Amino acid sequence: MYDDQLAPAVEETAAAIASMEIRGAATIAAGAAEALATQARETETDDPAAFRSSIRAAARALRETRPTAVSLPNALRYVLQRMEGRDVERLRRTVVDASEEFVRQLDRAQEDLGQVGANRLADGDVVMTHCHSTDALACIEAAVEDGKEIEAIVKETRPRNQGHITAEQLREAGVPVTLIVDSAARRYLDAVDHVVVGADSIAADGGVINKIGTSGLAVNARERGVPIMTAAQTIKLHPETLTGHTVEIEMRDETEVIDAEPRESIGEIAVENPAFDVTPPRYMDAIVTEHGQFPPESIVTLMRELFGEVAEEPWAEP
Ligand code: RI2
Repeated sequence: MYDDQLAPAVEETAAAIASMEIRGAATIAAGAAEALATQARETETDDPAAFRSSIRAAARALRETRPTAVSLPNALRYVLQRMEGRDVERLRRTVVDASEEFVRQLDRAQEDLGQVGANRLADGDVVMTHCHSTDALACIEAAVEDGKEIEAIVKETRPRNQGHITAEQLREAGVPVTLIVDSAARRYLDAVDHVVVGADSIAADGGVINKIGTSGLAVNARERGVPIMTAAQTIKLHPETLTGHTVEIEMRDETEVIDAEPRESIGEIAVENPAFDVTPPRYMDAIVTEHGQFPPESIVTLMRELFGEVAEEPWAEP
C-alpha cells in the first residue's frame, strides 16, 4: 500500500464506527487505535515524512466518524504523540507499540474502575442501567464477582435499544434482569438502590455527556433520592472543555426513530434524533474512574493532571 492511501481495514473501521457496528466509547477507542497500527503496518514507503502523513490521514478519517465520544480523539492523540523516529521502521514500531499499549491500558483501566464502582454497590442491591456501557457493566460484574447479589432493571434505551445488549450481558453474568421501556423508569426507581450509567465524554465542569435520556433519568433519581454514578475511565475526560469548548452532540439519522412508511402517513413533520445529552454535575453523585471516585465538580483536577491545558490535534497536517 502506498503512503497516500488508507489501508482497507482503516476504511472498514471508520465505516463500522459511523454505522455503530463498532460502538461504545471504549470499544471505539480500541478500534481506532488498532486501525492506526494497521495503517502503520501497511504503509509502504521509505520516506519518514510520507509515513507520518499517512498515519495522520488515517487518524483524520477515524476522527471524522462520530463527534461526541472523546475517547476517539484521545486514542488517536495517545498513539500519534508517541510516533517518533528518524526512519520508517522506527516510526512504524512506535505506532504499533503505542496502539498495543493503549488497548492494554483500556482493559486495565476498566478492571480497576470496575472494582471502585463495585465498592459503591451493596449485597442485595437493585441497579438501574441506561444504554450499554462496558465501564458501567464492569462495576456490576465486579460486585457480582465479589459475591454480592445484584438485580438489574434495564432500560431498553430507544431508539437503538442498546439496553438489550446490557440485558443479555447481565443475564450471562448471572444477574436477574427486568427489561423496561424508557418511559417506565421513574415508576421503577422506588425499587432501585443505585443507578449506574456510562459516559461518552466528561466536561471540565463535571457535566456528563451520555446516551440520550441519561439527564432525565438522573433528575428523576435525584427526586427519588436514588444515588447515581457514572462509570468512566479517564479517556472519557474531554480536554478541550478545559478551555471553554463545548461538546458536540451527535445528531443521527431520523430513520433510527421512525420508519419511512409511518412517517409518510403522519404527514409533514420534523424528526430529530440527538444521540446524547448532558447531565449537569449537580445531578450526578460520583464519577468512577480507574483513579478512584470523584464528585463531578472536582473532576477538573484530574483532567488537568492527565491532559494539561492544551488539547493538541496531532492529526492535522503541519
Ligand atoms: P463504554 C455509548 O454510546 C453509550 O452512551 C455508553 O454509555 C457509552 O458509549 C460508554 O460506553 P454509543 O457509542 O465505553 O452506543 O462504557 O452511542 O462501553
